[in-house]
Amino acid sequence: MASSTPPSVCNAHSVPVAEGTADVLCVDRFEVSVGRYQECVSARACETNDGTVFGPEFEGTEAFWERFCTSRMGRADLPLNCVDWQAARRFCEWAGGRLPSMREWLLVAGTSAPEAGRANVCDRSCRAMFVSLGRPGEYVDIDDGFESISPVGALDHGTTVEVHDLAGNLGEWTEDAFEPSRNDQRPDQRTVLGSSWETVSEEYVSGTTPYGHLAEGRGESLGFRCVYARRSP
Ligand SMILES: [Ca+2]
Ligand SMILES: [Ca+2]
Repeated sequence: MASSTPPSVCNAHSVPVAEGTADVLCVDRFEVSVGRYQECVSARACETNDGTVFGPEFEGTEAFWERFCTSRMGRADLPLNCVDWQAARRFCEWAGGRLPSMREWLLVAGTSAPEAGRANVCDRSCRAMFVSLGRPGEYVDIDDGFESISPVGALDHGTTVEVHDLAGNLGEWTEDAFEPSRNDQRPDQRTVLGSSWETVSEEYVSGTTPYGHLAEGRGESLGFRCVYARRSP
């Protein structure tokens, strides 16, 4: 018997966030992990992640920051960082989806705002870790349990939230261009949302303030997740 409900476009990694509306949208529960990305590499659809950072902000300090590139750490359950926008896009395409738009990301975040201490930001242990590396800095005066990047889904969000670490852990690429001013000479910048394990200001913990990042840049605080969408008939 025919059903009027469109078949779900969710896969095993994702959950629905807007079913019942004109668009059916599913979103990855977790930031894309090293292990999941490796499946795409094994399928020869993604390039190997070499665990390097790139961008003007790293000039001369690459070696320091690359210690935090998760593909170097030998753990499949860490979220992939040090990944540029095109590589993130390619993965999502291979997975049958795409990067979220800014609007979609914020739609999901609206239903899963973190409680205090439930997002992995630069907490006391993070500060202590940076002190031990000779780089003391600002921090958020809480304990979240992780001095740097946490495995996907590691924070206890309680039972009502199905989408983890939108805020915190890694900032996340979106599909959208970031254009605060019109200037064709500017390099391609894409909009990033989400705070990260390095966020030091409570003001930014929710991660809903967009910022621009060089599309070809790769950073230790930046990863991604995918959405899967199809317009209903
Ligand atoms: Ca932390
Ligand atoms: Ca995140």
